[in-house]
Amino acid sequence: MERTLLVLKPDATMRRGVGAAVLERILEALPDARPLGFVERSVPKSLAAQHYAIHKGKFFFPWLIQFIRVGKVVATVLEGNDIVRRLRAVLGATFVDKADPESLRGKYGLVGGVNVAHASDEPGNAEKEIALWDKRTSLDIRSGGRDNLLAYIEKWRRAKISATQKIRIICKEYAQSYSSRDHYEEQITNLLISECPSWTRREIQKLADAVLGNMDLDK
Ligand code: RTP
Ligand code: MG
Repeated sequence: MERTLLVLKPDATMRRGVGAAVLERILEALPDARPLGFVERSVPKSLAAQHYAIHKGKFFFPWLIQFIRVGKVVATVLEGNDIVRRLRAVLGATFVDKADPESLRGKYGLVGGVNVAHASDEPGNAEKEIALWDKRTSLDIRSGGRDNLLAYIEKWRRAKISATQKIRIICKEYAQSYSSRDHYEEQITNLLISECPSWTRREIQKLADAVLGNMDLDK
């Protein structure tokens, strides 16, 4: 049976309602998928570098490592027929602006590669990623993950999701650069605060910085 690694990135875990909505939709869209293991934790630099080793040397690699370490992530494994392809279809295209608006990245992603979740890209890489995360974290793929996922969804499903469209507009303005970077970072931070219960302003500012940092890659 095929398996894949799902990792909610910090833009989904910090925006609590987004994390819950993403997991809920995935379980609905893939009802036959069997969740294995669950962990919520921060990602040390060495795990981030190993997880993204395939992208080492690319211009966006340093940003990737920064972004995944902005806040905690949630990781689980899904087992099912053709699950690698099917999970990626639910997530949508890599870049938020190119993703189908009905897909999870199209609906909740903030901009460019700030795209809510990672999913393995093919079965061989999935097995390597699963082995890595199982070894380096308390993911524990020998235990069932469904109860943990349901508890996570229940805990955060009522958290507000209100800022996505507004942040996208600010990102468009940043692309035109009418004002200083600090000005946009403050605006995005202020909007994110409503979506990020249980995080400090300083932590949320790191997410805003990563949002602008992804846009800086194109400048
Ligand atoms: P993922 O690995 O996160 O599931 O995403 P993916 O397969 O759809 O895309 P991939 O090519 O593996 O890229 C990994 C992540 O790198 C970021 N990225 N940003 N030019 C850019 O701004 C850029 N290119 C890649 C995205 O966060 C992407 O998900
Ligand atoms: Mg990938």
